[in-house]
Amino acid sequence: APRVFSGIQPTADSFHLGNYLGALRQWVALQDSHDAFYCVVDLHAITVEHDPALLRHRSRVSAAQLLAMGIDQERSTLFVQSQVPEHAELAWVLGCLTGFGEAGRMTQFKDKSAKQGTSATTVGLFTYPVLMASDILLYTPEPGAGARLEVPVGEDQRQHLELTRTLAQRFNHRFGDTFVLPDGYIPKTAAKITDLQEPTVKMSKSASSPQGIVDLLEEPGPLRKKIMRAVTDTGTEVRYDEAEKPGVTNLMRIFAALDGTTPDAIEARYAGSGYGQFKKDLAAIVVDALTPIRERTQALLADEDELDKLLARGAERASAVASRTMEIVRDRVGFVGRGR
Ligand code: AQP
Repeated sequence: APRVFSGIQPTADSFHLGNYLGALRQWVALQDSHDAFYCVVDLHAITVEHDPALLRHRSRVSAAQLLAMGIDQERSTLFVQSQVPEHAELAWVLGCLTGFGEAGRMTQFKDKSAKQGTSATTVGLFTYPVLMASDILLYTPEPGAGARLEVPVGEDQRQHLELTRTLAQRFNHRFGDTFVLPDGYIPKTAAKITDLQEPTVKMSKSASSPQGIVDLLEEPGPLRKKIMRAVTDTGTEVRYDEAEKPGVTNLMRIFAALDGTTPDAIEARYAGSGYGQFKKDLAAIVVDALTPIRERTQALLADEDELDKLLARGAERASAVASRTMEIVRDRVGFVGRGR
């Protein structure tokens, strides 16, 4: 089976519906067809100032939510990045293959550093894409016919994946064929979810207001209210029209994704019935979808030792692959081995 690697930052107290429908739900599906490595990337989370206790908590919540969604530690490998030190080690080697100007062209760095100002911008934020390249390439299958390494990515990570391919190619060229070039793709079923109050901008943990974002741990009561109060557009028709009806269109996307139906079918079902019934039904669908995730997350978090053990198992399996890759890398780069 082709390998797949994906990572997510533990930077909020809960994932939101955009993360789920745009990325994480595809992680669950990919387990059936891929040898999957899923990583809670806590090293990435310290590129900006953070609180240690909160980071630890958020890493556990993130992992618990992934397990609650259906990531299965028996079928895939779920782990916390900092438990596999090879991520930082390979990042050093790749950093030494990255041009300063090349890294400086990363638009995400330019945007984020402009927002933060130079004094708050860390070298870690600058080299973030190199660490991401390391995350992916550590899990390279052995190069050869049919070897595939796939990376589901959002639009904002495209440039970083391009850099990853460049670095893999550069390493292979200088030191011999070591890495399979990863292929990035946007999963077909990924839905872009927008803010419930500002339906023309994406739902986002940093930019959305509490009323605009649905987080996965939300209780049914407030959750229902939030859906009922979501901004809809003038008119009464439930019609899929991104330009004219961004609010209703966003709700239809959520509906379709969670109910396994299509916008056309939804239009037909609510023809002539107005927004009210549609929203009520949507609220019920969202509550039904999120309740088991919330309950399982809470159950997993209630036994921290057990959760940590489960994650340690993932780290062990990830380590087996990562340490093998690093052995080859160290040797090819010219480091003296420790011998046996
Ligand atoms: N609204 C969304 N619709 C679809 N997919 C989304 N993703 C995020 N928002 C949506 C996908 O979720 C993964 C993790 O993304 P993220 O950590 O960047 O989450 P965020 O809420 O988008 O974060 P912020 O607050 O906007 O900012 P930053 O980037 O500064 O942390 C990704 O696969 C993303 O595509």
